[in-house]
Amino acid sequence: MNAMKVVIVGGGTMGLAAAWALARTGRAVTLLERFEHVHALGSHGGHTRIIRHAYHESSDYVSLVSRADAEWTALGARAGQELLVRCGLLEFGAPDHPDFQAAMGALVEHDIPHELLDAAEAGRRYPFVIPSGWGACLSPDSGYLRVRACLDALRREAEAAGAQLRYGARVRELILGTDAPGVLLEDGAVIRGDHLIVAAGARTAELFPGGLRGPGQVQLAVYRRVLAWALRQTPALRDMPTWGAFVPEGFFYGFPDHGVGEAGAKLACHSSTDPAFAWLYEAHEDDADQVDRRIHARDLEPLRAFVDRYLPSAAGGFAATTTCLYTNTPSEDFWIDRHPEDERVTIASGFSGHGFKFAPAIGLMLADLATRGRSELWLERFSTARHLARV
Ligand code: PYC
Repeated sequence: MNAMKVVIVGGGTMGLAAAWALARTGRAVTLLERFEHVHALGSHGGHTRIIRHAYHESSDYVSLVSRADAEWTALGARAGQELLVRCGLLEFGAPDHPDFQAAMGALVEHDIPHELLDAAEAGRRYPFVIPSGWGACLSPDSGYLRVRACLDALRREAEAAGAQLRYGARVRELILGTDAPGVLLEDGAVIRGDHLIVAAGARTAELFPGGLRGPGQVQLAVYRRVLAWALRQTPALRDMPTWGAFVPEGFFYGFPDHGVGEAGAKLACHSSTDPAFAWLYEAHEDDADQVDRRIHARDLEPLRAFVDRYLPSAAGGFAATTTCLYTNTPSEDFWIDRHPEDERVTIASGFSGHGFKFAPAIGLMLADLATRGRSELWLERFSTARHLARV
């Protein structure tokens, strides 16, 4: 019997993880990526990504992150490399901040190892200035993922299991409603499979005739985010944990200066409700290729303000900066479901800037959805219906 053939559109983090999971179960996989393996034009900007276990977004995500942690750890052991660096995660915020409260609640609910610190103790141990009365918490098993090493390891195993990974292959449009779903490539070639997975990140909407933003369709918004590496290099910035700060200006996060990819401690603003930073939500969904990749003074304002107030050891300018793209759903929950008009097509998009850590679990979920139509890893909050109900 011929193996089920799955065509994957998009070879970024999630497409690659799906290829990895499917090829390892004997499916014939063709992955089509318009750029190269690991590039700076998608969602996995920078060289490190947080892995945190006490999910403030919703406690539903905690079992998914645990599964991803187990898969990253096993993949690293097979690769003979440390993919997940458990340098700990420090989170801090005002005790009445709802996201900080949610993270602290998830730690207790899921029995995740942690140590509560008051602001003064956190300030003694780490280079943060945390306002008196705020809380802090160290989760020693969290930390960061080494992006390049993670993606290389997924690729090696996918290819060893027979996945055909085609780079520089740009899909012009999806072909639906025919005997076998397929894609039309820019060079005119047509590739069909038994199932299509669309994991095209910021370029998802443009692949659907008529787009995905009309009435009754899930609204995806593409946002530009800027990452920066502090110019100053000090032992305190090297020895600190990965961190997440729930401050009145927004949710900021960063990494110790371990010299992964670039020298310097990396930091960024993930989200903000501060009207002064409303421009963080200027959407670019009409053409992800037109997003401005230059860095302007305005981009660094939230980061400068953050370091001046909360992380003064990192003040004094940035050695490097870059951009990445977020593809957000309105709720910032992932969108993973069958295409509304063709159940032989699975959409995996809307990772809303917090998906990387989950990649192997998402890959396994997508493999289940493509081959069995259901997955024990899938959450109702990822469904098209749930996203439409929110709009
Ligand atoms: O998961 O905390 C996170 C995160 C922040 C920015 C990107 N991912």
